Amino acid sequence: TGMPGSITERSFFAIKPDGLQRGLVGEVMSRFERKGWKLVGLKMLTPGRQLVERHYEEHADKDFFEKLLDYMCSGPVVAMVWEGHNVIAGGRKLLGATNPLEAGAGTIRGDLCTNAGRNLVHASDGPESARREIELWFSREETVQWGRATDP
Ligand code: RTP
Ligand code: MG
Repeated sequence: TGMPGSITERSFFAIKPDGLQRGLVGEVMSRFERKGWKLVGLKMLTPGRQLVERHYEEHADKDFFEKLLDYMCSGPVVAMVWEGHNVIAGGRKLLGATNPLEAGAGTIRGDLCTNAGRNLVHASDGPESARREIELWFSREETVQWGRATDP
């Protein structure tokens, strides 16, 4: 999260393997940049099963859990931390509903995919999960703080 008392916060996002395979990394990141949020953590990795099990631990008893693990471990993902005003709730808004059929036009899932099991991007669903997921995917040194350079 941002500095104590500031209006900024941090959230975790991951472009899932289908997003990368379909060449939508730039499209997704561009929507976050245009929204006005700041990229403060970025890396690409093929996650191991253990990491994804912990990431989605709330779904361990769901019938789609194994399918979800296979999907998330099927190739590289782009893991990101974005910082900004209301980035946690706002990030969920930009993604749209889990099922792309219910995701509104204009949202990432509504515009760019058709299948809940291949829904392109993950976003933390609250302050608690944002904190947990950032810690799970990034070490402290892997996230950065930066500001815009002032004009010379
Ligand atoms: P995410 O965690 O990835 O941001 O997605 P979400 O909050 O919108 O949805 P969640 O309920 O947390 O589910 C996690 C992911 O599991 C897959 N899923 N498949 N019925 C199904 O086949 C089903 N339901 C969920 C989706 O990939 C979903 O994003
Ligand atoms: Mg979720």
